[in-house]
Amino acid sequence: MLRRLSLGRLCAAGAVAVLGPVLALGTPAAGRPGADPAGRTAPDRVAAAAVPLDQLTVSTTQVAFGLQRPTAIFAPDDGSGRLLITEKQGRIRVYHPDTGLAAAPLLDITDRVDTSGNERGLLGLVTTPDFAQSRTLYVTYTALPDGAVTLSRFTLDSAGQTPIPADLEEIVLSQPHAEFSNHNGGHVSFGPDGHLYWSIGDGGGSDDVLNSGQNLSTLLGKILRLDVSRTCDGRAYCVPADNPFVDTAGARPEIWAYGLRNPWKFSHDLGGDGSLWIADVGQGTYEEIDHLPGDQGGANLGWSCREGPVVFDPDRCRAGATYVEPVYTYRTSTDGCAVIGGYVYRGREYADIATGTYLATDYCSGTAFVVRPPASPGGAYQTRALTELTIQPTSLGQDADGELYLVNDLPGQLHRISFGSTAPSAACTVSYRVDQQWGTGFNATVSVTNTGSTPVNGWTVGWTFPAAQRAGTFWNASGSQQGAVVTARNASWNPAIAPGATVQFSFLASNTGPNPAPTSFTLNGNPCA
Ligand SMILES: [Ca+2]
Repeated sequence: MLRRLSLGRLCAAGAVAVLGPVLALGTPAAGRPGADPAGRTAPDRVAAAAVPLDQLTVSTTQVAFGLQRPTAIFAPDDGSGRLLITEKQGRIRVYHPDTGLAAAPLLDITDRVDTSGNERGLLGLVTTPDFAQSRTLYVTYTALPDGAVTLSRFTLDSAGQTPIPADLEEIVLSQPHAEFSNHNGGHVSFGPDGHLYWSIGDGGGSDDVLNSGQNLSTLLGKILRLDVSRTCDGRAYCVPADNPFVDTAGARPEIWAYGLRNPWKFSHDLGGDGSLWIADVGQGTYEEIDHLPGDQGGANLGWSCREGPVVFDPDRCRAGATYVEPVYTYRTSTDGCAVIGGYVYRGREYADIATGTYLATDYCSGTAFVVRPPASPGGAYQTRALTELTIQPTSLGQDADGELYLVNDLPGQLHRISFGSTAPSAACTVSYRVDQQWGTGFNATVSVTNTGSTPVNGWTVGWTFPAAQRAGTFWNASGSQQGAVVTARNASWNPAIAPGATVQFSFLASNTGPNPAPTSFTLNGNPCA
C-alpha cells in the first residue's frame, strides 16, 4: 500500500478579514520555472501517461460538513480507511467514506490549546508509519497560556482506540511563540527516512520583525527533522546525526531547512522520489512553492532576504549565501493571499490522468495550482492555474490510497478531489489479451489499431492496472511501470502505425491475486475508444 504521510490569513501584516473576497482568476498565474533540483530524468519524475497540464481538469465533491474550522487531514495507514481531521479549537474528528463524519471527537485537547487570533490552534497531526504496531499519534498546536508552538505525542493502547484519553499526552518539543499570534507553521509529517518533519513560522508580526528566518539559533522560520523513535540526553527525541547543522556552532541541530516565513503546509512525495514540496506563505508580494530533493538538508529558502523570486529586505541578505529559488510563485493580493500546499498525486483512480502532478491551492482564491517537475534534467517546471476548488481551503490531504481531499475553514466542509481530462479521443482501438497465466505471473498481448486517417509516428500506449499486476519484460516495445501506471513505447524498428494498421506488443508480468484487464488505454496521452 502506498504509504502517505502523507488560517485564516496566514500572512502577516495586520488583521485580515476571515471571510476574504474570493478572487475569480481568469488567467493562469505566472509560473516561475526553475531547474530540476535533483537532476532526475523524465521516467523517474512524471508518468508519461498523465495528460498534459493544459488538458487537465480538477474538481471537488463535498462528502461531509459540520467541521469547526478544520486545519489538517491525515489518514493513518492502519487499514481502517479513516481520515483524521484536526479542528482549530483542539479536537480531532474522524471521517469514514462509509459512515461519514463521526459526531464524537477522537481527541479533545481544547483545555490546553491557545486558539487566540486567526492562526493559533490545533494545527497538525500525523501517525507513525508503522502505526498499527507503534500506535503513536503526533499533534502540533499553540499551547496555553502564551501560544508556544508545541509538538506532542499520544501512545495508544491500540491503533483503533477511541476516544484517545487527553492525559496520554507527552510533550516532545516546545518553542516559545508569545510575541504574535500569526505564523505558527504547524505541519507535521514523516519523511521517507522515517524521521519526523515539523514546520514552524517566523514568529509572526510582519517583516520578520524577530529576524528569525536567517537565524540558525532559533527554531522559528524553519522545518525541523527529528528522530522520534528514540530519546536522547533527557529529550523526548534524538537529533539525526546527518542533520545539516549538528556541527555548526550556535545553530539548533534540529533544523533541516531555513529561510521560511510561514510554511503552513509541506509534503514529501512518498509514492515517488521522496522529494520535499514546501508552500511558504508570502507577506504581500509573492506566494511560493519550493521543491527540494528529499536528502537535501540545510537549504536556505531565502526569507527574509527574499520573498518569492525577489529581494524583500536587502539588509537580511548575506554576500555569498545561496538561496534556493521557488519553482512556482504567484502574486499575493492578485491571485490569492496565502498558499495552501498540497501533495503529488500518487493515487490509483486518476493515475492515468494526474500521476506525478503536485496540487496546491490558496486560502483566498481557492485556485488549483498544478506543478510538474521538468521532463528532463535542467528543464522547466510545468505549471498551471486551474479552476477554483472551494472557498477558504485550509488543507489538502491524502487517504491511505493516495486519493486527495480538501477541507475549508468557516464552511467546515470536507471535499474529495477528482481529476479529469479535456483530451480529445485518439483515433485508436486497443485489444488486451492474457495469453498465459500461472501462480504468480502471466503474459499478455496488446494490439493497437490506428482507426484514423493519418499515420501515428512514434507511439506511447498507457494504461492503469486495476489490481496488483507488475509488468516486467516487454517484446516489441519498451515498457515501464510507476505505481499502477504502465507505459509502453514503440521499439525503434516499428515507430509508425499507418492508418488502418495494427501494432502488437507483449509483456511478462507478475500478479499476486486477481488479474482483471485494464479498462481503458491511451495512445500518446489521449484515450482510445
Ligand atoms: Ca523563499
